[in-house]
Amino acid sequence: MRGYVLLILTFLGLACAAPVCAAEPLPMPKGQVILTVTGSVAQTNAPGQARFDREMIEALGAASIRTSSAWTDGVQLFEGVPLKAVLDRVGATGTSMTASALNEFEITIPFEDLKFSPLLATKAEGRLLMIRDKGPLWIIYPRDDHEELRDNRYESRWVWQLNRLHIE
Ligand SMILES: Nc1nc2c(c(=O)[nH]1)N[C@H]1C(S)=C(S)[C@@H](COP(=O)(O)O)O[C@H]1N2
Ligand SMILES: [Mo]
Repeated sequence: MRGYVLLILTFLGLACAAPVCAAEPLPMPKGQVILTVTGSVAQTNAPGQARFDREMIEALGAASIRTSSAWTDGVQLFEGVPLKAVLDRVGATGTSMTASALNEFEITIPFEDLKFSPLLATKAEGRLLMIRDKGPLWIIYPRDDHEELRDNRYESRWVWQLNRLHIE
């Protein structure tokens, strides 16, 4: 009998080593929702949706990228959270995401791009990104560090005014 209990506890222990199981339930956003994640996600806080306010996004861990871009003069410091941190937090499983913006721009980003550690930037040069300066969330790639990123295919994935991710 004790053996079975041990076996079950061991099994649960192993199963819960998976990030999805270990994750705390997603809290409810208190402020304005700036990002909604849908599709193949394990964690939700509204029917079929994982909704984030700024505070929830910032709680996912800080990251930064210093890079030039097609939109800015010279190199800028972009700060925010790793795109991967958002996907991990909601237990996203799949091969790609459709990223959509306030202006209804939409593009597919393959999970392979996570190898470049793209950023969900909330700040540029220490200032919060407002809608008028391509915020509140802007996907940033470290294009100065990788020759292959200096290409139109990737440039189009720098979604500014990002507000939705659909995982597929
Ligand atoms: N929100 C938003 N992000 C966007 C776009 C857009 O229209 N809206 N265009 C994409 C494309 S197709 C490219 S090539 C780059 C550069 O767009 P731009 O030259 O119009 O600034 O931004 C990408 N991010
Ligand atoms: Mo484009």
